[in-house]
Amino acid sequence: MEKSKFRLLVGATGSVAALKIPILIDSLLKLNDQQQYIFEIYVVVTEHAKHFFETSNLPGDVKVYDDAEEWSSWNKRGDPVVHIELGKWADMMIIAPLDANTLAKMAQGLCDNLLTCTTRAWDMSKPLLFCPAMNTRMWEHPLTYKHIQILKEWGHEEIPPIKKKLICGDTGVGAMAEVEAIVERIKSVANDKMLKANN
Ligand code: PCO
Repeated sequence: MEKSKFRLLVGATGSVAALKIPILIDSLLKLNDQQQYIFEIYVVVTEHAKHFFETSNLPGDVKVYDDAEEWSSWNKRGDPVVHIELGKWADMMIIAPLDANTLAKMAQGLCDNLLTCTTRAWDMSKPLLFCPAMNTRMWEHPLTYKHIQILKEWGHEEIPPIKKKLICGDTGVGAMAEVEAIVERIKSVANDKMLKANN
């Protein structure tokens, strides 16, 4: 029997932690052999996220959407609006990493690229998880806490950053949660959803 699919939209923004995207995707796809269902993965990137990893090196069945894709897909009435289609397609979204800029934009309702248009049009009945990653100085700014609270009030779930030596040499809180921890959380939310869907 063909396994059912869980459609996961992975968002990546312009924090250096975006360099972990290939390993995150790889770890998720490895689970497909071990579980009752399979993850189908699409990735939505901001322009700055693309600076940190090679989108063309991701497995072929992982579709990558960027701002150019949104604009080239729409020419006339009736053409798909990518940020709406992605939201309808997904069973869940994980934004890893979520940088300070996109966090602030989300909290204030700004939508000036494919990723923030997708989150602005998000169906709040579907899970959206986010993994903040930024320098400690940004993390400790009072706005960060406020913005995260706003997202949580909507029902989005934070996978909090951890303390470690950051890429710039500073040590402090702001590093993206470990990939294993992110995968575990995704798995648990997906399992719950799949269980509910089958009962
Ligand atoms: C740079 N910002 C950061 C924040 C995010 N950093 C991290 C980790 C990675 C390596 O383990 C890059 C994943 O340091 O999440 O470094 C500001 S100066």
